[in-house]
Amino acid sequence: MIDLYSSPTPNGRKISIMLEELGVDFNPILINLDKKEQFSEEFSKISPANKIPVIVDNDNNQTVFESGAILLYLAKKYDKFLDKDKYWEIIQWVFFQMAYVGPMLGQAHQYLFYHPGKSKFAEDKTKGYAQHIYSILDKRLSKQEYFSDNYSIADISIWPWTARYERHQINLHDYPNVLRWYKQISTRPAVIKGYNSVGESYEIPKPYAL
Ligand SMILES: N[C@@H](CCC(=O)N[C@@H](CS)C(=O)NCC(=O)O)C(=O)O
Repeated sequence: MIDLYSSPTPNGRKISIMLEELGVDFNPILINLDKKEQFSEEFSKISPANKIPVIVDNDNNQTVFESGAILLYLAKKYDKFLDKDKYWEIIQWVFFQMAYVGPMLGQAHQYLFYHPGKSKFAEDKTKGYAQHIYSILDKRLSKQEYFSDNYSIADISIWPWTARYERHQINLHDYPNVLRWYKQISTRPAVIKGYNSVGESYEIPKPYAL
């Protein structure tokens, strides 16, 4: 049994969606970020940066933090969503997500959604990053159905961030290839289930609402 410490956020949802896709039985443990539970002494032992998600695989007593590392761990363990002949193609998109999509869209949420009006510079800058990211995603998806030939951990890592398009002030209709991909993935039963596996989903339109 795998314990998943998580919250209903883009980084957390990557892992609950992956586990639902794999059909793996897991134990969801909500870390309530509003209540600062990520800073508890207990959680600090498995999450050095005090962030979700984290998994503990009780089969072999393995703890993994960082969502990209967790996706890799699960893909390797269950031999799914990381085609061997496309390994590096998939990995580069996962790293692109980890290094650019998540951090920049996360900052955009801070300036555009949670604390608007504090810094015009930061709002313009992060809105520009969001548009740049979506133009890259759209270009890639104009050539193929998914980020690699088949649905993979690249799609699973990127999709939960695009589900928050409103918070980073992106109109998905401006990016028709992302919109097509977004809607397609939104209908996957594991995505719908995994979106709400850990904690309450209270703030976001249903992923298949567009
Ligand atoms: N690079 C990390 C980022 C994790 C992250 O930023 N998690 C957020 C929620 S999406 C968090 O735990 N925030 C709590 C905090 O920063 O105090 C990953 O991909 O796992």
